[in-house]
Formats: sequence, structure tokens, C-alpha cells
Amino acid sequence: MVKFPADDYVTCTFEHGICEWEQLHTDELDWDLEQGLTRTPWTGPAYDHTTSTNTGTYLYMESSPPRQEGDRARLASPVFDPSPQECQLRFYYHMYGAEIGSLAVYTRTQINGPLTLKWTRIGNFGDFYERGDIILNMDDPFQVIIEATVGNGIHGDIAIDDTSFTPQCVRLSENLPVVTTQPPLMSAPLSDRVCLMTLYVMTALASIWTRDAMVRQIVQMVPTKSTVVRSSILKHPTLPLKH
Ligand SMILES: [Ca+2]
Ligand SMILES: [Ca+2]
Repeated sequence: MVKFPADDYVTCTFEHGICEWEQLHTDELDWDLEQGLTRTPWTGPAYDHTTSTNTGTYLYMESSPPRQEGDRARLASPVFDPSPQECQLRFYYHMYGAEIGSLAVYTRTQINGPLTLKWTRIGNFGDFYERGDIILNMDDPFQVIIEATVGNGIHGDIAIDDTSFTPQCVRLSENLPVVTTQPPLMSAPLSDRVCLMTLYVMTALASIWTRDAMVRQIVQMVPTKSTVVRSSILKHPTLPLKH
């Protein structure tokens, strides 16, 4: 195992690609490199943070169709070792638009393992770059995941630029251990939630149907003179016969 000396910032300006960030596949979308305006007016930046010009490059998540509300784009960092000193991720984010979803930073200690939420922003922050500082106090080797989520419309482009890890962050040359059975995601997409709700309803209906069938069977086994018992079970008292 090789530990890199903690003598400098690990930075990415996105001017020549995404550096050592990795596009994950446990999501619906990928992040895109872009310069100048995004394709949709009234959302996204007009320039990057590094150069403040429309020829500088930033990384962003496009929110226009066919992308849907709840779709996510995830980036994973290199692996870092727990540090005796405070390790921080710093970056600039741009969340401008009436239908901005959310931006979140997680850590994970296993590939396909659970994600731990460290930082999040939700909604419109205006046409500006804001700075995020996230403290990464961890007990095991870890990666950082940056996740953008599509909001409820086309005005939901989210951009980031100039990511850096402070010199106290100690990089490792090894990958994280892999868990083979993937746990449920932190935030299931809407389609998954609808499927899950449908399953719950069907299970509940099946349960009610089974119970009623059992009650009917019990009632049939009870002697006919036990009208009172039958009435109380069925909750539909037999109307008295007219004479
Ligand atoms: Ca992806
Ligand atoms: Ca840049």
C-alpha cells in the first residue's frame, strides 16, 4: 500500500477533463464538461469559476428531457486514508434556476457500500458560484461522492468547478473493498418508490382478501343457530326477517 505525501492540494480545474474524478454507474446520468452558457436559458452558469470567462470549463449536470426528476449524476474521488489532521474537500458550486434539485456530498468506505451524507444544498442559490467546505473525518479509507439530482423541470442545471482536497488529506494507491450485494440506495428514484408503493398496496389487499376468505370459512363452519357470532365476525348484521 502506497501513501502519497500530504504536501499539496489535490485540485481539479476541469480545464483538461475530470482529473482523477470518476463517473459512477450506480446512477442515471453522467456529468458533462461545458463552457459558456448551458443549453437552457435561465439556469446554469455563463462562465466557469477558474477563469471567469466563457472559454473556461466547468462540470455540470444537464436537467432537460429526457432527464427526469430524481435522476442523479455521481462523481467519485480517489481513495483517501484517514488523516490525523483535518482533511477537507473544497469546491465551488453553481445552483441557478427555478427548478433546481439538490447537490450532495457523501463518503463511502466500500465500493457499492452505503453512502454517508456529509453536506447538501437544495434549490435555487442564484446566478453565482458559492464555495463549499466539507470536513472529512473518517476512521477507514474512503472516497468522496459528489451527487447532483434533477429537480422538477428544465431550469435545474447544477455546475461545479475547482475542486480541491487540502494537503492534510492522505491519498492511497489502493481501491476500496467491494461489497458484492448492493444495499438500497440512499435516495431511490421516483419510479422505484412508485413500484415499491404499488407492491405494498398489493400485499395489503392480498392480506385483506386472505383474512376475509378465512372469516368466510370460519362462518361456514359455525352452526346456523349462532347468528350472533356470524353477525359479529362479518360486521354486517343480518337484518331481521319481516313477519
Ligand atoms: Ca454516472
Ligand atoms: Ca474551470
